[in-house]
Amino acid sequence: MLSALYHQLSKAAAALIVLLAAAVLPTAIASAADEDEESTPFAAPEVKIPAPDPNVLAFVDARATTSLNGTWNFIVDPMNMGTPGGFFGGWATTRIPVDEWQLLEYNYPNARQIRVPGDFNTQFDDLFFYRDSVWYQRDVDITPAPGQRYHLWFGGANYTTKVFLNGEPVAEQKGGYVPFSVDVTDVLVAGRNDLVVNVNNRLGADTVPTGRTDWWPYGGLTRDVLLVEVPAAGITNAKLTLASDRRHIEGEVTTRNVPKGGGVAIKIPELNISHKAKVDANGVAKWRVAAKPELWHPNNPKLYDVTISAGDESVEDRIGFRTIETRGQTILLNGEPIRFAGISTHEEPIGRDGAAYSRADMEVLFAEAKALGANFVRAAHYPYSRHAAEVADEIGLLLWEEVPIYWNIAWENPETLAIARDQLSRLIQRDWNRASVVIWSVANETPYSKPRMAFLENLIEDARAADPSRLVSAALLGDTRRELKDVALHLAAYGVAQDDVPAEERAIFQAILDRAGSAAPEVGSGFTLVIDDPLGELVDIVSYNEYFGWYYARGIAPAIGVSEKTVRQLMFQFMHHVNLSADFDKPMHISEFGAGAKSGKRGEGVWTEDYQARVYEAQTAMIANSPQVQGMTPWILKDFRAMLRTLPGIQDYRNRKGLIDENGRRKQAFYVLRDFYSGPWVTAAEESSR
Ligand code: GCB
Repeated sequence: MLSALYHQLSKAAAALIVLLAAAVLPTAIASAADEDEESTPFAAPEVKIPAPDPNVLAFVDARATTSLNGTWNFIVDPMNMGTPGGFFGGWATTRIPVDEWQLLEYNYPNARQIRVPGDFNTQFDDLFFYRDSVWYQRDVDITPAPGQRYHLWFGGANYTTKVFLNGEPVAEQKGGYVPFSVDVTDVLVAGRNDLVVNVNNRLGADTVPTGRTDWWPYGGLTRDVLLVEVPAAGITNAKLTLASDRRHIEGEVTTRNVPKGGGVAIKIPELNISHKAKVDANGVAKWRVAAKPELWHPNNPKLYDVTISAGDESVEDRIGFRTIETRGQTILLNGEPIRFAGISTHEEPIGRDGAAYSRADMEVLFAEAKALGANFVRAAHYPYSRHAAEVADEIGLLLWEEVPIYWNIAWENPETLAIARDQLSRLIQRDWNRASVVIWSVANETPYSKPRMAFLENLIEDARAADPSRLVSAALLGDTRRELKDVALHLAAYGVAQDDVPAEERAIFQAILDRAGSAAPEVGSGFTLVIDDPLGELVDIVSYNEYFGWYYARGIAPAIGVSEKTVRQLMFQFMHHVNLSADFDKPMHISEFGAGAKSGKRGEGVWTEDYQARVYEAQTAMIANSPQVQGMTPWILKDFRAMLRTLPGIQDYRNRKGLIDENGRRKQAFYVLRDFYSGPWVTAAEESSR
């Protein structure tokens, strides 16, 4: 390992070698550097950093841990030159100067301080738009117990994270939002340990997601950091599932250093279960036991205390049991029809800017979903912290969890695929015991292409292999061009019949109908929109994002030469006669619809609460009119930060489609949706099974 070599050299010798190398071999050094840094002969040496363990270390809250949350030292490094062992990074990897003679350009004792967990963008005004490299440092004081193993565990860090412990590069993770850990026992020393973490939230064409998203790419150590102590022989993870017959609980326990034939015990005292199983040659124990648990349901979020023991370790969790499946166009929870009365969210707290990171943040956010009458949340567009599913389990909310494959990504790049698979795998391994989670979603609004199909097919297969007990979906796009053309034709029928439409616009509508000849529709004749994205074949639920009442008018009005006002007014009438359907005999879910509204702005026209409420009225009518639609998650519960949303005075870098604003104030549309969710659309599904 190159860095280890550096450590063995004296500081002076190492410096001399690099200065000579810089003079003699600039191109060799440059080629080893990051692409943006290739112009400097002083680039940091290329350091090979191991990937973290692909197996998620689960049950961290049930193990002996030292929290590394709190105040860390923090250096912003826009040139990304501070790798330990590099010219600027300082030969002394700790970067805490031994005395006033030592030249160190990265000096932690005088650095500013940052709170962990928490993104850096919202902790410092000057870093609000920052998307690049930063360094975190803190001391870890510990006396390692003999025979125990110590894992550094990160709940998630965005986006590329390089971890150095006592100068040793110990782990590099690409991809934000998912947990990763590394066994650092052999690098830890008794007493003070120096933990340095580089996090870089720069995104590009090959990252997952890419640099352009409609949410804030909050960077840094956004989630909990823990030092987890475990015995050498014990449990890495375990999965408990209610079998499809709902009469057995089955699962597997993954162990470490437990020899073949070693025992595993599963105890669920409230169900009188005390089961023993044996570990196979791979360290895995599979088991199945008769059980008749009270079933978890959003109206009855029953959880059981579970204890699993193997080797020298016992872990505990609270786990709910339920089944989820589809039959034809129906969704069945515990064998009974259910409709997903949902809402989409981003992982932002109410009343504070930044990424949510605590259990309390999630409790407040999800309580607002409950207050809406929702039984379901689409946790868009990336994995949230582990607290999200834990809270959903406790309060009774079904969850859609998603990986950030968003719009177009580098479908043909194998590294991009590897990152996407890693994120999905870590998310599933972390949350497969959460009864609330019923859907793994592999993508959002990805335009059709053959490489996209191959890429997503890989992920869908992965999800099914890792967890056959849940449904797989993806938020699809329709054929927008065809849709808008068909919709325009229908709007023309409404337009000609309406006196308050200006005469010249009526003439335009008439011309459209004349051109259509016998294909010209009549007012109220109904219109069926069919989703035929071939990805629908591979998923269990055909989910669809549509923006009737919002974006569509913007496309149609200029294309046909009438005002947006006219199109929007006609659209509200037309939407009552639309039937959303799919070319596949599967349930449909409207994964998004919505409209922007500035909190408190009343009156007519876009951005008003009144307009947003009208969109919700028309949308809910449309959905009630669409028998195949069994679920919906309008966009979105709360206004959220988005660099894409610049409109001064209205957006100011927030997407305004929230039903509540950033401080939790409810807009008019909140009440429209709450009424809908207390009505027959939700209850009819449940009653149909009685
Ligand atoms: C979408 C995207 C979502 C955006 C939303 C919008 O279709 O999936 O990420 O934020 O539209 O507001 O336009």
